Amino acid sequence: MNFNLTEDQQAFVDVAKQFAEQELAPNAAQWDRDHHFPKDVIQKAGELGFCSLYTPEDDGGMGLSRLDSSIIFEQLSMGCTATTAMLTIHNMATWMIASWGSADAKAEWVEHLVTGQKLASYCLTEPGSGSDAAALRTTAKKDGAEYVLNGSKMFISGAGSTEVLVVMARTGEAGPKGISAFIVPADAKGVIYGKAEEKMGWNAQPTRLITFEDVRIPSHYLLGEEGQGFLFAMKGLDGGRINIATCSIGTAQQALNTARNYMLERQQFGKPLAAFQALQFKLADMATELVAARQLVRMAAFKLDQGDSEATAYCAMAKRFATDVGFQVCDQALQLHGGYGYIKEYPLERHFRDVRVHQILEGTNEIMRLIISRRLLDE
Ligand code: FAD
Ligand code: 2MC
Repeated sequence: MNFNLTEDQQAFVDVAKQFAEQELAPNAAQWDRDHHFPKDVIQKAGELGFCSLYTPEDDGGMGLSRLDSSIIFEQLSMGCTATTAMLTIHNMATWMIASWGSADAKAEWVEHLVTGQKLASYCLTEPGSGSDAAALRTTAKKDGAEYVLNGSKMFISGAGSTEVLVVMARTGEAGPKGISAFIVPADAKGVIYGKAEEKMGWNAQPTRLITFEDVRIPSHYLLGEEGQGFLFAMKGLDGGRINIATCSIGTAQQALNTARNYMLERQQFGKPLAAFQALQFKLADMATELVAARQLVRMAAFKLDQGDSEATAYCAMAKRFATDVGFQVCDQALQLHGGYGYIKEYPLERHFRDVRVHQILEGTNEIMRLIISRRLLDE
């Protein structure tokens, strides 16, 4: 077993690091302050392949493994957490369309999605169904060669600024088996967007309610077959959870690096903070937990790449552990900055606000425990 990065992986790191340092990090604070969604920068990321990292090469994507993708997303999230997180959601939705879209639908959408010229949102959550996703109530009724969608989707990342929506809707019975997945053009007649939610973090991308009022889409926009939508949604989220966990790791690494430098510079009681053993030990624990979280994320990504039957449970473990560790490390890095950590001139409070939501979305960490414990107890 070799835990070192391969030459290719190191090359991916170099490209992603350079992009993060040049295009993301210098602007992240401004985007957060202005609530600006940097679509042009995401499109630039697309030119480097970052919009389709694990979409197959046959579909115009990079065809990388989930492990390689995680290594790249980690570097990007060190530059801007919120922008990278949106990029990961776009990657997930693009992969779903490439994997299960009809030939006609793929011909229409995929080439624009892999380059990032068009962006995609993932629409599962509803006002009445968050954790209990299989209880969703948005309907899609077949009408000749079309489906007609009615209902609403809550907290949709990118909504109002993306071109494509991957929508899970009910075509049949109650429960997971009655759910199908669809491509919905974001500007279709009857798609109505709510106000941009005012959030604690993730301000560099909009989050909106979407309402569907008699939205008509051609029937070839169905992904796979009727009744497969919940399975597709969950398969998308296995990878999505690795990606979100990765965004926590990258952000926490950035916060740790900043705290380390600050400890060497800041003097109190006639010494640098780095001279106090209590703080040295705190830094040591932060680094140790972060390494453990990173290794678990990469192991889960590897299992997903291998098609391992335990992959879903490992993705849930990685998401739960890495987003908890990521939040704690950002909190401790803020604490190490004293009052300056609480001031917006420093990046610590933004890191803290941005990673907090990773414990909630793409399945709350309670739901991750549910998935893991079910797997343990079912055996
Ligand atoms: P609820 O399900 O109501 O849960 C409330 C609390 O109860 C939580 O702590 C939960 O863990 C706990 N709980 C619920 N059931 C159980 C149980 N069985 N056992 C133990 N505890 C339980 N969704 C999308 O589809 N697409 C997106 O792009 C998207 N982006 C988002 C962006 C942001 C900024 C936010 C905040 C959310 C986003 N979401 C998105 C929605 C997100 O996935 C949900 O908020 C999340 O899944 C939780 O659902 P809920 O908010 O309805 O909470
Ligand atoms: N891979 C493959 N199949 C899966 C699967 C997975 N990861 N997860 C579930 N399934 C299958 C499962 O095997 C079952 O099939 P079958 O009946 O043939 O055995 C079917 O799907 C139904 O699964 P469950 O019986 O486990 O369904 P249940 O309703 O009990 O619970 C739960 C599912 C709680 C795991 C799911 O609802 C869930 O993940 N909830 C959290 C919702 C969530 O993550 N939302 C995120 C929204 S996106 C977001 O936040 C963004 C920022 C983009």
